[in-house]
Amino acid sequence: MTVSLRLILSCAMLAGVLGPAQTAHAAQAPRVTPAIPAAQASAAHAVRAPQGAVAQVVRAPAPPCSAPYRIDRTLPNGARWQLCWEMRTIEGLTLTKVVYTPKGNRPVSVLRSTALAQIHVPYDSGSPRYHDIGALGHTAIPLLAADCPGGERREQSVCVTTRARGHAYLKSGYDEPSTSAQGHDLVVFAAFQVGWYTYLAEWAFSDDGAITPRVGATGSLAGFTTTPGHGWPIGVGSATFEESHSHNVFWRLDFDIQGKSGDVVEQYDFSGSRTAKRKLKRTTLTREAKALNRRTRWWRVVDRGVRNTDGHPVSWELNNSDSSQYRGPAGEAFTRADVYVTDYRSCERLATTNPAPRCAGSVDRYVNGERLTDPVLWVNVGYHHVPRDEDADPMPTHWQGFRITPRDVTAKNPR
Ligand SMILES: [Cu+2]
Repeated sequence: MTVSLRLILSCAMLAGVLGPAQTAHAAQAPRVTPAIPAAQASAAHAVRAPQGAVAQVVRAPAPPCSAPYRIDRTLPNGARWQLCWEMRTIEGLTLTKVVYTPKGNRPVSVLRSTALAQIHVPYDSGSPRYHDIGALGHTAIPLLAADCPGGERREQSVCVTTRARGHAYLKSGYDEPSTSAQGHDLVVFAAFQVGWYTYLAEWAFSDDGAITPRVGATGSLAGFTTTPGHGWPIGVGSATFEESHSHNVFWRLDFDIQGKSGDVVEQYDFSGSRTAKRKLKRTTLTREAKALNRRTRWWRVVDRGVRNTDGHPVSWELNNSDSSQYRGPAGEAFTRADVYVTDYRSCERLATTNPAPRCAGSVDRYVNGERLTDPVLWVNVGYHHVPRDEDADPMPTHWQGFRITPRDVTAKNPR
């Protein structure tokens, strides 16, 4: 690599972007319309928010990104998703300015941005221990048409498509005909080659307002052999034990429900195990926090200033109970929680090996007692991969992820 090329690349690394659509956090999208039905909004022109404030109805903003980086899709049930994508050098595929419009309702902005924040891969014998994300954008794989069924490829490496998701609902009636509908997802994904592994980074935007980020690991096993206590025999006989390992995937979600102001994170627990009753307990997180998964625990990001027509504040709920919950040694404190909530800082980009010198190096150290004014959620989902004979080339994709679901965005099923 020549000096000048290296300089250009390092500048790109600092800017953290390959595409042209990187935006400064200060360039906040206008606080758009409240989440109320279009008909009512046009009649009322405003809805009353709590504390006596009035959320103004304003015109929809101009598209925030140029055509190649803009995604705008109306799914068969009438739900519409609008967002921008960019291929950042550091995080790879990054989705910004995500707006959901339920059928017959006004748009609601959900996320300022979301991207992968790390894939930590510690092997069961104690080494090696990889941090696979640092320059993910450089590893994007050109996709073939067959890799993007029914969709369109953007700049060769990003697929935008629609996929069936099964029954949206099915209800049988006694006195009336039964009713049902098939649901669909807008799916945006890219593939990255990191060592022997191919990672599929995918976001599904459902026609019911849910968002499902997930990572699929495929390609090839890394080929590390070990003792029987740390691996599994693959191939003929029991001469070779392929080493087990974890894929600890971190996502960063910068929520901005109708703009960054007013977003609050709540944690919900339900006590009463081994009794007949369950009691709801709400904990509002006022300061940066680390949280652990529990089977019935969930969180939500709620904007109390934005209401649906029932008067309930609009929120998105996070469930994260599918993780294998890897907990590493003291030097890997970032593995000790499943969800981190931090106040927005532009230099806090990766969950480990963070490249910005003026910020801490890992997500556990971003949590330092700051009051939450503009919350960012970091979600850690682990998968323990014990190899098997079927993992011989090409390795079947194993998936891990989570889901965020609308809670009170609309007053009823927006079908
Ligand atoms: Cu694996």
